[in-house]
Amino acid sequence: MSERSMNHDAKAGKPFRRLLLTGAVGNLGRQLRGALAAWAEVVRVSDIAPLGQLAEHEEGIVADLADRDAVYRMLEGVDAVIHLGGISVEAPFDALMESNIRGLYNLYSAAQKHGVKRVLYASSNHAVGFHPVTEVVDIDAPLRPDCLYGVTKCFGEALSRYYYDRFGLETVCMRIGSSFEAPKNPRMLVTYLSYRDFIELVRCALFTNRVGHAIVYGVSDNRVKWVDNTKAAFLGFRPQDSSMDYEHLFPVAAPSQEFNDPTQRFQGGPFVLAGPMEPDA
Ligand code: NAI
Ligand code: 15L
Repeated sequence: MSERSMNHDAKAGKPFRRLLLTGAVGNLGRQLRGALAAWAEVVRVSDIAPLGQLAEHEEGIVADLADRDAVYRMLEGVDAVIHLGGISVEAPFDALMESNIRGLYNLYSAAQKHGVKRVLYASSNHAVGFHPVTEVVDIDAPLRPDCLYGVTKCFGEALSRYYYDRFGLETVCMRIGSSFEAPKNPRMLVTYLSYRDFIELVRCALFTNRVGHAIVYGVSDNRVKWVDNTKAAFLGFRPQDSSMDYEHLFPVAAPSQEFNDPTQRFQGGPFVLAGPMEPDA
């Protein structure tokens, strides 16, 4: 698949010449596109889904991440990548294999060959979702994926580590909590990352001078926290928002036997029972 459109009027003086945003028409991609306009002369936006209307500074590529040749072309002339593309929930293994494993390998392989300097990788809290809610995990906590989708995020963290150690290709793995307009349930009061804080996290990950291979949790300044970003302080990420503004949506209930429910006991919530899913018929 290849719909390609060059529609930019490059302006000098922006920090990056060309950024690549994958997953550009997804939930978070749509939030980020406005901010990227100020940071790069050209933003190459890509997705497997139709891209719709492009802004003046954008060029578009519709492609499947699993298509190695298309991904190789996609990385040409790119300074840095914000990689949000892929399946973002639990799914049958074969689908995850193509989008999140083969697709990620294609991306890193092409990035290295084209001399890309840095990748911002959208990892997930589900890489560590089988830690109990009675623990605070920092970036050195053992990986405990809570579903096959979480396993693919662990693969991404390991693959990016390898590409840094082998080739010096830098990555910031952003273990995003729950980034939506607003928390959708009581668990998300803890895992909530506002869109504004998500954009700030991306800004910090892009503009910190040296990041090596870094891991950082993407959560707002919520009252209850299951994660600790102390060891990622060099990124300078300071969330401005909090889920406190939404606590009224989920009135406090007394602790109950529900406590033994795995979806209550573990940080991953409902994801801990979501997999593995049967193959597509
Ligand atoms: P989303 O599902 O809305 O967007 C993902 C985009 O990737 C979609 O536009 C989809 O068309 C595209 N995509 C899927 N498979 C593809 C393929 N094979 N080739 C090319 N493009 C493909 O997800 P959202 O919320 O925007 O999340 C972005 C990233 O952040 C995802 O990688 C997700 O795993 C991660 N993340 C998001 C969280 C959140 O709360 N929004 C939490 C943790 C991680
Ligand atoms: C994720 O990794 C998903 O991409 C997102 O859709 C949310 O479900 C989020 O985690 C979460 O844990 O709430």
